[in-house]
Amino acid sequence: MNTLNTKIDPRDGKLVMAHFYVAFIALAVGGLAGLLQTLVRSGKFVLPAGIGYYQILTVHGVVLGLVLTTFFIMGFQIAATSRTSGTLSNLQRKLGWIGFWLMTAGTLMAATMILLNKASVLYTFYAPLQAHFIYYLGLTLVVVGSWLDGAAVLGKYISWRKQNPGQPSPLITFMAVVNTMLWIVATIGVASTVLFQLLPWSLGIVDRVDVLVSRTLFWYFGHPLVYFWLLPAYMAWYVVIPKVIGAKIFSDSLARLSFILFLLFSIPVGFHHQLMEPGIDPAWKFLQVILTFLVVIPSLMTAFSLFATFESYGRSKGATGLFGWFKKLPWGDARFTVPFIGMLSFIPAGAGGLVNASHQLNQVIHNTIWVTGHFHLTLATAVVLTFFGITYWLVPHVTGRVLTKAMNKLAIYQGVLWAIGMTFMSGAMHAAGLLGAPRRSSFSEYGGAAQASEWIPYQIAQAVGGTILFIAIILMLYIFVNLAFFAPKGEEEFPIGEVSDKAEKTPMVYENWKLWLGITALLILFAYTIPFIDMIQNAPIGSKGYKLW
Ligand code: HAS
Ligand code: CU
Repeated sequence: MNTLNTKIDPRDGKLVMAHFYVAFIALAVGGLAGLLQTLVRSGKFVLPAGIGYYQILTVHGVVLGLVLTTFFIMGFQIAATSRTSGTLSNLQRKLGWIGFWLMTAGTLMAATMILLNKASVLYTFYAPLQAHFIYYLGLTLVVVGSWLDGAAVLGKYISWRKQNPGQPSPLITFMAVVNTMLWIVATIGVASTVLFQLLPWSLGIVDRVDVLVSRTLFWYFGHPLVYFWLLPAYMAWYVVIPKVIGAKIFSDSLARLSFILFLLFSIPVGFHHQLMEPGIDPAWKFLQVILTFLVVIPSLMTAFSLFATFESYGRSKGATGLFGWFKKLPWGDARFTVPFIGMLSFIPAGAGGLVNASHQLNQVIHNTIWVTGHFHLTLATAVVLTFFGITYWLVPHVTGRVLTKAMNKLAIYQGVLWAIGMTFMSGAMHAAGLLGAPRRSSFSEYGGAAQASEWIPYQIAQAVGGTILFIAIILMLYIFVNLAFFAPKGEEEFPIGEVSDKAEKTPMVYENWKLWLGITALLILFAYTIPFIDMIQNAPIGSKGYKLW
């Protein structure tokens, strides 16, 4: 039975748009916070009205890193599932709406506490910094809400499989399912530290918190979190981009294999964020570093597959020579060009990740602003520009409008401005990080220390980049509002690529979740059990809470 919808059912579309409204409000608020931060760090600007730097930094990280991403991804995955596996059932849609409202309520709770300056603990909310309990409760609701959204996607997938026995599920639905499972397994870590440690501690039920256990549970979640952000971008790169440029998907099997590898290897690698922490035996850090290098493989497979798609398309259009295909790509189409800028940025971004993961090099860059540079290339360029690229067709598809020529042109300017702004900002962050400039810190001259004065030109370059990025954000918001409310009525396609005839048949083993979740669990137990027992057996008395802002 073919359930492929060419157009998303309007009832599902409404649910998708609800998620997108929150995501783009988050972009506006978080973008402004980001601009203010770079200005403060340039040393030429002081925040008015007693607003704290760390308060703004928390707004920025929470609203962009956690809120924009989760809402956008949930909306997109629901859209992709509805388009390729058929309209959601009433129950599934209801789950989606309850999820949406829980997430929104949680966001408002956390945001209120940050604005009241009772939770300036940054987006990683490391203990022993202690926030108001409503902040933790709010973030918990965001996670629980996202599980319900995930349940809608899983429910649709299960009913599709029942109606189509023995057939591989539609590729992009399969990918959304992998990402949902990855998310559910990962969020168990953050839910555990919040429910069993941070909430009782912030409520005063217990006095002290075990910092190492809390951070370990956080990073058990924090690393797969970054792949939860990345995989929707990969969905667009594998499935949507080939259709946009008029090419075929290089291989369905290869795409599925790379997603399964992400499920297996994303989680047992959290120690690469804790390489400089005492209390974890170096042998276990070493093991998790090896697993980190394994999780690079599916990204390399993705790069290979994209090159193959681009090159075979270019050659089919008569391109010759090693790079002749490059000229044949549709540079005038924002749906392609903006995500392509994201792909390009992911090459240096990924290389930086390999530096981070190398234990010895990590000693040079850990806790410096190099890391901030790294995640502004990965998340804030590769992923976010792809999300913008998706917005350019998905929003008009759902609202029954079209991306006009003028908006398409503006969208390309937006992407190019982003690339320029980020080159300044992230480039300067990487450079200053190598000179030892710390991350997460407000402007300081460090008592006139000579080294600190070396950082200042880079901080000014970051402010220049931040300002250009802010202009790009305003353009993006303008385009979003246009596509949601004002663009001319019409039909915009939801592009879903077809697999090349040359590709091999997809084996059913990919749908064997018992196998994949089983291996995932084994790898997690292998990587974490003994170090965790060590931490608990040798636990210190724990730390009281601190409010350092
Ligand atoms: Fe990372 C820290 C290691 C990827 C995000 N990372 C962070 C933090 C964030 C983050 C937010 O090992 C900071 C957390 C905090 O607040 O403390 N990261 C890695 C590694 C990878 C990696 C090994 N990170 C990401 C992605 C992120 C992200 C993706 C978000 C979306 N990261 C680390 C480590 C730290 C870290 C340490 C801790 C640092 C510390 O000490 O605190 C890898 O997954 C990267 C693999 C990627 C590649 C690139 C493949 C290229 C592709 C593009 C192809 C392009 C084409 C177009 C085809 C190997 C797929 C080209 C066309 C032409 C014509 C040229
Ligand atoms: Cu990581």
